[in-house]
Parts: sequence; structure tokens; C-alpha cells
Amino acid sequence: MRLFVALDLPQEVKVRLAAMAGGIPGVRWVPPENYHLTLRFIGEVPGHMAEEVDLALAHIRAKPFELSLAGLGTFEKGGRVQSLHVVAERTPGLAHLQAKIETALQRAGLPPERKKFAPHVTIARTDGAALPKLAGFVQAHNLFRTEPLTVEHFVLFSSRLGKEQAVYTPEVEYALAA
Ligand code: 3AM
Repeated sequence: MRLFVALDLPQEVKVRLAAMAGGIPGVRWVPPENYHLTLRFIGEVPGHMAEEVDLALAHIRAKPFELSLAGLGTFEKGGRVQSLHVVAERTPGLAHLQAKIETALQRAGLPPERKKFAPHVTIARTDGAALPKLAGFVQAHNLFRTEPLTVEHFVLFSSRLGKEQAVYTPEVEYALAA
């Protein structure tokens, strides 16, 4: 199974993100049902490891917290802009949950994540996008922000890579409690 841990987003936020999409030739927009904030990419694991992951996540105790999305950003690799995202504020509550998940998954036997946590919601894959259009889009939408939303659970997703888009399935929801 190919797995990742993420926050799902309220429907109204997905609707607002979807309303932004469009107008840059050559990009692949993420379909609204696929919007999420990745807390930890796990990747392909055998069935017994998926069970260990689930157990480890189920033992996490963390409180609900506020999350705000504000502004746009891009990720680049080798001088090419690969993806376009909405930035999530790195609040203490979010950082705390992400750190707990990282610790739990390492204890369960996964190798440590080397990349620094940069919370974001990807809205488009941009390899091949017209750069001036992309820059214009970022400028035009940079004031995008959401009201703080309360995060009350996180989710273990499985991912099947399709021809056009990946199919993400929520496998287990873990509640946060005060
Ligand atoms: O949350 P976003 O959309 O930025 O790009 C994949 C997606 O990121 C990323 O994990 C998220 C859920 O699929 N991803 C895919 N393969 C990855 C890998 N090998 C990866 N992240 C790190 N390493």
C-alpha cells in the first residue's frame, strides 16, 4: 500500500480553492476531492507495516488546533517550478501534531523524513507551465486567506497512482481531543 498522513479540508475551503483554479496553460490542476495538507508521506509499505503505522497513529494524543491558509507558493526542482500551493501557517498546534506523527512513525520502524516540514496544500502540478502566466497567477491570488479553521482529526490516506490523477482514499480517521 502507498500511504500518507494528511489533514482533510472542510468542503467550503475546497470550494474556495477550486474557484481559484484555471487560467495557466500547461498546468494540471489538482481535482478538488484531492486537496489535502500532507503531514507525512509514507510511501509503499507491506500490509504488516500498514498495520504498525495505523497502531502508531492511533496512539497519538494531541489537541484540536486552529489552521489558517494564507498566500501562495511554489516548489522548484532543478530550476523548474514543479507545483503550486496555498501556504498553511505553521502554528504551534500544527507543528506539534506533525512532530508527534514523525516520532510515532519512526518508532513504528519507518526511516526519518529528511525534508523540513513546509505545510501547504498543492493546487496544481506545474511542470510545463507558462512561467509568466504562473507568476501572474501567484500575484493575482497572493492575498488568498481563510478564516482559522479548527482541525479535529487527521487521516491516513492510501494513494493509487492513476494515469491522469492519483486516487486518494481515506483509510482511517484519528480524532484529536482536548
Ligand atoms: O501534499 P502534496 O500534494 O504536496 O507529491 C505527493 C503529495 O504531496 C507527495 O506526497 C503527497 C501525497 O501523495 N509525495 C509523493 N511521492 C513522494 C515521495 N517519494 C512524496 N513526498 C515525498 N517523497
